[in-house]
Amino acid sequence: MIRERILVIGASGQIGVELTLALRKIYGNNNVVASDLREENELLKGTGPYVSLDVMNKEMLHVQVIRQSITQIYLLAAILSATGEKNPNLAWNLNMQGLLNVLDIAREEKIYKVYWPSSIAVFGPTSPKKNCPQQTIIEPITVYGISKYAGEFWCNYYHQRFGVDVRSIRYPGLISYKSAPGGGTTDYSVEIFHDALEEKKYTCFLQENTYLPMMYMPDAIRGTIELMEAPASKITVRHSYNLSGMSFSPKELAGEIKKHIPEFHIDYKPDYRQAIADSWPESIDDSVARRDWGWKNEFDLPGMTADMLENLGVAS
Ligand code: NAD
Ligand code: AKB
Repeated sequence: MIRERILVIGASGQIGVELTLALRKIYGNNNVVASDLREENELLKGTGPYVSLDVMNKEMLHVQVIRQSITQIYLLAAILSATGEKNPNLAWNLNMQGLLNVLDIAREEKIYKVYWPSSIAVFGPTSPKKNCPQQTIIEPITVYGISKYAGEFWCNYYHQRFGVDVRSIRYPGLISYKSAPGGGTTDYSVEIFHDALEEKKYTCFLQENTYLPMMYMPDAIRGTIELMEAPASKITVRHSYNLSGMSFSPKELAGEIKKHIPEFHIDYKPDYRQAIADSWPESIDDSVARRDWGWKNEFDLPGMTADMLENLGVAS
């Protein structure tokens, strides 16, 4: 049996912190090496090894993979949709070159498994709005979406051509209380909780009826690990799996928060992120992931809202 040694790249980010902690529970603290360009996240400190690493520096990455006897890589370093529109070149370079560096090293060093997330941002205005299927018209209009779609093809290519066992999920917008989101269009769904608790009001950068696919972080972490632990024979999609959790608008989320904080008030001041949100589907069809490896979400809007508020410190 292989003794797993896992490298998480981008471990100080919104997903990285929780995924690293979850992987450490399964594989043992010392077998999961957290790495990031920025400093180690407070929640990771003292829970296992941390190395400072720039995924763009292929040589440094290669040295770490060999030195740490890495068998699996989770690549989470990326620039997300909203930040990407402010600096398209930077987003394209990091999102593409970071992935190619990891895939090349995985091929050379016979890394056992690679995880790389895609996003519902691959879909564009010509994709179906409701229950957007696994395979459909895909014409993204953001640099982030273009980089994710291209990345999906690279993952499939390295699997078909070189046998790299790379697996991927198109995450919806993720909602979490442990670590802050990093520059996405769906970030309002986390900010709103903090402002509701601290200010009892929130100004949303999306319009009230903007429905988007969303997921609570515990579902996303569980789904990621379930995909990575599924037998290779079950994986029929080597581009990236659609995954669905819930779909709601800012108005609906505010209404749910008001059930716990009646004085909470929301207003709306849409900015450049509205156009990004308008180009994405409202909901996702994830029947292929359900069929292939048994995916099933647990949290809905009321369940997620109650859990967020409880964990952020409000008795409901
Ligand atoms: P994040 O921005 O919170 O975290 C990314 C981390 O990568 C940061 O800690 C950052 O310091 C690090 N990083 C940036 N450049 C780096 C470099 N050159 N070398 C090493 N580390 C570097 O992002 P996240 O929300 O945790 O997203 C992780 C992945 O999941 C990304 O690929 C993102 O596209 C994808 N995703 C996220 C969501 C979401 O809602 N959070 C939804 C869909 C897909
Ligand atoms: C973003 O809004 O950019 C991310 C995503 C859906 O990929 N949360």
